[in-house]
Amino acid sequence: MVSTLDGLLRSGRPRVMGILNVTPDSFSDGGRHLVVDDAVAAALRMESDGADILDVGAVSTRPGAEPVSVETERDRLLPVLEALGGRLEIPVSVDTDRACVFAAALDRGAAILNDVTALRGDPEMASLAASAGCPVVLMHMRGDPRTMQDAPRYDDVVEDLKAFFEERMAAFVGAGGDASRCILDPGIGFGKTLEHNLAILARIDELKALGRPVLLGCSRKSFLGRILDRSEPLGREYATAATTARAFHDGVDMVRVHDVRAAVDVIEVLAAIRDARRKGD
Ligand code: HH2
Repeated sequence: MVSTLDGLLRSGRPRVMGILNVTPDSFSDGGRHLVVDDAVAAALRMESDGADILDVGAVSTRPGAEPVSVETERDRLLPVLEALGGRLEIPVSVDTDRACVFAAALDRGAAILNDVTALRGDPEMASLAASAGCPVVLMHMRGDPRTMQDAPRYDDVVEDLKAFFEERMAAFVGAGGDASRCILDPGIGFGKTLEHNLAILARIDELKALGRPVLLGCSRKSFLGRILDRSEPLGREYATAATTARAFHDGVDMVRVHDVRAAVDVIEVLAAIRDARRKGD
């Protein structure tokens, strides 16, 4: 169990969270890891490519996605966690907003909660995460996946995010949690227009000023397709690499990506250049 974030974060460069979706319908990798052996192979490949964390999700949250039953989520997720048991050095986070699913995942070695509802999806989740003592990703989402892209509006998206994170961290503390375990994620693409996503990426420093680690999930998302006029998610890999480079520059603590090797390469090269400058100073 990763009980503090200290062992997880590395100052000066983002950690890489590899995405493993065990779903039939995720927007870019749906259906690729439904067979347990395929999911395990993908997880091991991400680890050997340099992932620092593996994020396993069993429900798609793409815009318009319909909810699935608890049984379906458990049936997709738990066999994969069981098959991974003891085979990975890196910690596993679980992308779920259901407390009973996360409780079962904890029993199977999960070490981090990635909750796209920031503990609002299930009244039991905050106290479970608090008592588990694990790091918790609090992601911002406006509405829910079915409705979130219906004309999202904010007065000032970054100010709204800051207020939201303060409120969700307070809720976690109120449930007995320790705010030092929270990782803040602006939820790129979750109830945001292209302009909102770009404003967030341009003003990451304001989120960093909250004093908590920041996670960014831009990988292959449709706002990149909007910029480039490219509908195919797999065609957005260079665009994703650009966001990883920007994340490095902005001191973002974690990037959540499908192509782990691409992100690791970007970060390694930028770190080498920065370190050369330091040595030369
Ligand atoms: N994005 C997705 C899912 N989970 N979790 C966090 N913390 N941040 C994100 O940006 C984020 C997330 C959506 O991407 P993906 O998992 O690839 O797709 P899908 O939801 O269709 O499975």
